Amino acid sequence: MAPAHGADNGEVDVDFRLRARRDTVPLLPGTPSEVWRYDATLVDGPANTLSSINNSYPGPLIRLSRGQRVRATLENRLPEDTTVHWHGLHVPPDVDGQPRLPIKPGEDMAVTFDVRDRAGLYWYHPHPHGPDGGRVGFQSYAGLAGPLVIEDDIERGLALPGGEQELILILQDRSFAGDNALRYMDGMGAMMARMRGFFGDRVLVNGRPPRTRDVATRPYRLRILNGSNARIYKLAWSDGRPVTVIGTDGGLLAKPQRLAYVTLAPAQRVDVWLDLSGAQVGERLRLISDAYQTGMMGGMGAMMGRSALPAGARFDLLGLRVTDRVRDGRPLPPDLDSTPVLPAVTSDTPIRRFELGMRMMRGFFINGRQFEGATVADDEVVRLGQTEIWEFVNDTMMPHPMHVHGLQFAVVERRRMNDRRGWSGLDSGLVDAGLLDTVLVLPGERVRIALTFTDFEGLYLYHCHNMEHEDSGMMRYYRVRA
Ligand SMILES: [Cu+2]
Repeated sequence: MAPAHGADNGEVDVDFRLRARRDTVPLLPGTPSEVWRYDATLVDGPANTLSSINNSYPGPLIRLSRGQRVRATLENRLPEDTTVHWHGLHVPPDVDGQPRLPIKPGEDMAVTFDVRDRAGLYWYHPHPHGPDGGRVGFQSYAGLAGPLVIEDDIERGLALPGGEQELILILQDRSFAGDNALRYMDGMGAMMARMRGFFGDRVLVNGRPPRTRDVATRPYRLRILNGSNARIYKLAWSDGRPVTVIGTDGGLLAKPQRLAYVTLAPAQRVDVWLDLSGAQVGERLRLISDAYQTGMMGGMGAMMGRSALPAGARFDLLGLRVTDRVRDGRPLPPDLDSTPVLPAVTSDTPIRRFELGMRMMRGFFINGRQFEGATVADDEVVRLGQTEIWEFVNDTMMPHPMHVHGLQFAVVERRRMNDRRGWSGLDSGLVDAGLLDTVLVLPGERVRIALTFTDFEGLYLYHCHNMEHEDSGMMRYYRVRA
């Protein structure tokens, strides 16, 4: 009998088994690659709950509805401890996949939770951290990550493009040896990679090299997840048309926003509307990641001499080729989801400060501390039901995508405090609207977020989602206390 966590383990609306295991899948032409991956079996629930992605390593797309009670039985068939973290979901601490509750090799764990979150694209990935450091970077890199979509009535009412017109894109960078074996941090570059985070020498979309899709003259919905360990994407259209953003990490915006490009940090998601109604058959368009400046980091990468795709490089992510004329005049809804979601902030709202710092040869710190298991300092305890402002101050030469577990928050202020250390070209693509669970804090910036701790007492994590930073200790627990 597997240990059970979460809500009463009786009747559920959805019941599935999620298995983490080794496998061999074709990623590049030629020899298949050894990966670690999730696969899943539906025990009970709607038939469209699980669907596979691209016949590659990404975990199945899990499609849930707000209000459902879900049971997932997690099976560890790997040679080491793992966990499954439901990234972005408002679930109880013991369901959150935290490192203090590892699933041992050969063992199972059942988690039960209610789907309380708004419609949106979330995701799931491992979160193990042992005495020798974290294994999030390695396990995610080996293939353990998958998308999770929540639907609700508000979103259904908007009749957004679905089916073939809904494209889910998981962006990740990888490096390969000559025999197509995945290469993570090794050799000379390992120490540098732990400081900068891992940068692969090519990008994969849904576990395969970028490709061109045939599309029709109609609107499309692109739901994009940055599942990379450390890379920041600067999403833009090849013809310079604006990017129309309809949603972020925590679901739909109140109104669409048009931006020249979108900055997507590790773990973040963006929901994009693309209207091809006016296109001609034969027309082509590419989704790209455009170039930006990374200060000293670029130099550090070049110094190591093997940066086929350095941070800030420009490359293609997806090609679109219009092959069909279709009449589908569906307009972009001017109002999306205007349900008030932002925590109420007043001049009395307490501010909690987190200084992001670096010490040579020792890595990155939050308020001078690194991960110490479930240890929580006095200034890391918050009150149930309270709204706070957390301010992240980045005094390092690297960006840090800061993730808070167990909730969605709102960005209330972003301010440049000091020197940007040579980073430029990402600012105007930051989408600070709507709800987020991960916010990019660029070098020299102070970012304030508003968050409310509701429903669940206990331990949650907050950390940098550059997975190599997180694994080397840029992570802490906080406690919600009644
Ligand atoms: Cu970081």
